[in-house]
Amino acid sequence: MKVYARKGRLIRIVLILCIIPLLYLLINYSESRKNLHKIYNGRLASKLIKEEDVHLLSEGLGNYEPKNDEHFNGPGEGGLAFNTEAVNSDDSEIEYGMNMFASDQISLNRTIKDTRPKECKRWMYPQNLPTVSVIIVFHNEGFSVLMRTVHSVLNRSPPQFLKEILLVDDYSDKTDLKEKLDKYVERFDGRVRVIRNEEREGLIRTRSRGAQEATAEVIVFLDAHCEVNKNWLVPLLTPIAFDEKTMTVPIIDGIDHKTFEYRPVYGEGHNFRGIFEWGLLYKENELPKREEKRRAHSSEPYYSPTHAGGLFAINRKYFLELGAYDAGLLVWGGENFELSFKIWQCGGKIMWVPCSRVGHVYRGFMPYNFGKLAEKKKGPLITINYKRVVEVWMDDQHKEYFYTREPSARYLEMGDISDQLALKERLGCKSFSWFMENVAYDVYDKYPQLPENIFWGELINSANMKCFDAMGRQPPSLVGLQHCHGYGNNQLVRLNAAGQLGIGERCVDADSTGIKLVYCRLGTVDGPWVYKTESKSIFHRTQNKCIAVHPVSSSLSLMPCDPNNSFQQWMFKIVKPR
Ligand code: UD2
Ligand code: MN
Repeated sequence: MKVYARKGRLIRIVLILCIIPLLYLLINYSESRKNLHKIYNGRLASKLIKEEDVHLLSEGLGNYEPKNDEHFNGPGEGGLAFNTEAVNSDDSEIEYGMNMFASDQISLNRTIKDTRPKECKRWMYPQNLPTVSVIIVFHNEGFSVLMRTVHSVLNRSPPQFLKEILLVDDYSDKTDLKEKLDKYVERFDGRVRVIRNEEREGLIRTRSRGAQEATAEVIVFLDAHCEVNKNWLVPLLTPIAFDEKTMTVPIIDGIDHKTFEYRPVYGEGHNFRGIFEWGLLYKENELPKREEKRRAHSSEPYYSPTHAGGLFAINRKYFLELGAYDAGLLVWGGENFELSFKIWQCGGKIMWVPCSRVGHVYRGFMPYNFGKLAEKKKGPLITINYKRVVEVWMDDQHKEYFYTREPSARYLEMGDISDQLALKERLGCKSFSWFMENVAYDVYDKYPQLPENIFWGELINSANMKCFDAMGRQPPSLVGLQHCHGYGNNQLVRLNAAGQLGIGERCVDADSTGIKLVYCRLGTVDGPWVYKTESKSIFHRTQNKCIAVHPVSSSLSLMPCDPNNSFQQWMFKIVKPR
């Protein structure tokens, strides 16, 4: 009896031990199903689901299936390169900065590669998302490239969110473009609207105008030569639906300007974010550990200090509350920093979204000029824009780094910034130091604080009165000696307190082949150079030699120092904008 009773208890214990986990699994399973639906239907957080649950994502919000995405086997299908041997790029590359012959042969509805990380197919997104106006500003763009942008947006965006596409023509002067466009958009029954500037405004003001004219809750800006990828829109809208002060940025893939090949920008699993060096050149940096760790999944949106400029989504009202772009910025450049600093410092956020991919044609060169807008301006427009941004958003310490890196900017006329300062005051924005410590903390690793310049300007040789010149070449390359032109740029040389000799963002170094332009070692600001005022020589500390000009060939090299040789004597002459 006793034995049986014990046996019975044992069986009961074993049964209970088995049933409890089973019950637990069952309850959990149905709970997770319920949660799936709860999240899916409401405005709750987007969620990464299990591989086997992917089928639960109903049409659309996880993996919106593109319309018209048939494979025609035509040129460029699947995002492949247009056969360049058959390419007659004629003069279009000069006119448009890209091969219009190739573009004209490729379907406006062509398929492209799905370049999203694999995980992206498992994200669930809310169904209630804000509506969107896609704003595309353009100046003299090629028709088929512009239209492929429009078609890709129409084909690959869930129609319930896409309210309109707004094409803002920044005073294009190609007449056939105007007629062709007006005729073509009729087929879209008002979903695609064209508005036109009365005069050339530049892309920055034209975008602000687009934002004014848009009618949806969220505006998405695209350049006029893009192709959006699979399910690009929903992942961009989701963070904005949760927090209206979040601006979202897709990952920008490359489309080749000659062959229109669509290429992923980074390898799977690699995340980058936007930063800057102290001359305000835009850079991208692998996601720092601190930000990587903040998230559970590599394909989740992440914080970024800034963005490349062209492609992003933002709540329209919020963008206008921020004053849109500073209307004092001219034509092109720097507006990405203005908006980024403003957003972060005044209580918003910028997130890059790995599951949203958009291709962009990087042109070989800029095919347009800045027109009347550039007249009467002294100095480069882009640097004038940078100066405005720096003067409004940076504090004294960081302003100094900018002027150290771009010393002639001190003399630029940037116009009135009092409205911008008032806006900053009104919105109660935080300091630039706060931004550097809390958001852009990875900038210093690559671009440390800059020591002051001891000397800067044109570096003129006393014997032949010619100037040091970076020659517009990519490093590593030889530094040349040219007629002094007085505009700075490639002839603007800086020697800082730590012995670094720089031209623009590059550094000067010496080896047996001569005096060279090299990439500055990331994370360092020092160098081997000393300017000796008495002998006017540029002395290399470790090699114990001086920079000399060859009397016949004018080439530069290191020679044993000779204080009486005028081919080794140099003067720095400050360059002011003109
Ligand atoms: C990048 C950005 C671009 C912009 C620019 C700096 C990306 C992919 N591109 O240069 O969007 O932020 O940096 O300002 O991030 N356009 C006009 N009026 C003009 C000049 C240009 O409407 O006076 C249009 C142009 O047709 C194009 C857009 O503005 O649709 C951007 O110009 P871009 O493509 O020449 O600039 P990009 O890509 O070199
Ligand atoms: Mn562009």
